[in-house]
Amino acid sequence: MIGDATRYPSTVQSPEEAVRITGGEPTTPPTALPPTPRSTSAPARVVIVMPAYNAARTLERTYADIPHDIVERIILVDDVSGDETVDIARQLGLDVIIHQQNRGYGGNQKTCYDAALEAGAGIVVMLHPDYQYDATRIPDLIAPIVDGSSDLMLGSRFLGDPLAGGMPRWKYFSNRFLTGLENRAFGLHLSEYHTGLRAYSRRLLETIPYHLNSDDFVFDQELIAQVVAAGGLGIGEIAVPTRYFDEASSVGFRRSVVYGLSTLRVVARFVLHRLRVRRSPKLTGRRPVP
Ligand SMILES: Nc1nc2c(ncn2[C@@H]2O[C@H](COP(=O)(O)OP(=O)(O)OP(=O)(O)O)[C@@H](O)[C@H]2O)c(=O)[nH]1
Ligand SMILES: [Mg+2]
Repeated sequence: MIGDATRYPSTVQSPEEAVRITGGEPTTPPTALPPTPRSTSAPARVVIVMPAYNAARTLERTYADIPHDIVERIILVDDVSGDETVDIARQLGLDVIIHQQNRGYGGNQKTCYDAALEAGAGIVVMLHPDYQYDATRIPDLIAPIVDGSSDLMLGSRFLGDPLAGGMPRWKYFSNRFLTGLENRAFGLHLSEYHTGLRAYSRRLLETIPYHLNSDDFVFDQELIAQVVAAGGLGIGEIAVPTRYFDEASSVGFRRSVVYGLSTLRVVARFVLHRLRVRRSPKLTGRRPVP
């Protein structure tokens, strides 16, 4: 199931592509961001964040695959798990942050990114702790951020064969439908938007107002819409294998329907914003750079 770099290619789309909209000119010009830092003498500080909820059965396996030689810190944010997630994370020596009450997947990620930036991360990798994503791919995932050609990298299951990896057919087709729609709206050519393995440059997280986003699963889609709206941030993807298995956490049908409808709303909001029909604070706001 775990592949090598030649079997799993990568592509990076330029910032120019990131602001192109199919069927019309963008109405919001790319924001003047400082240029992406190219190679610097000091290597970027890589911090892994894991938004965790009941991940006890898979955390050790996920941790074991992380390429520890290139990672400076691993932060796990626990969203009031009912199992031994926190104990296992501490045994593994992770930095553990515990929410006082359940805040949801998006709320969890807000804490993750705040903590990573505070820890001085140059690159932040978001990895689901349910062992569905191949952490050995992290060096290839972050390479375009390290060399300055990208700010957002996605580990895509759809550059491989998701059905062979056990993805349920209804998830496969809804993922493809939403991805096609998002590509048209955002003017991109990505193979999937719904992955749990992502990497961000520091300047992206400092630029994007992610605190305004939902605390639920649609957070991930809102963040990509913000990246496109901001302009000037490179987006790319590499292939990762698909892994569905019994112990993995997997969103059920009802929550998936809510997620799908919420994603449609993100797309609609983005299009209305771009057409200047209705401005969205989520797509215009900025976090102050510390
Ligand atoms: N904070 C928080 N995290 C959650 C919650 N549900 C799941 N998670 C975490 O978020 C990650 C993703 O959730 P999954 O249920 O695996 O959903 P998914 O990976 O997007 O969907 P699949 O591709 O079907 O697995 C998991 O690794 C969980 O640890 C939740 O209610 N709150
Ligand atoms: Mg999962």
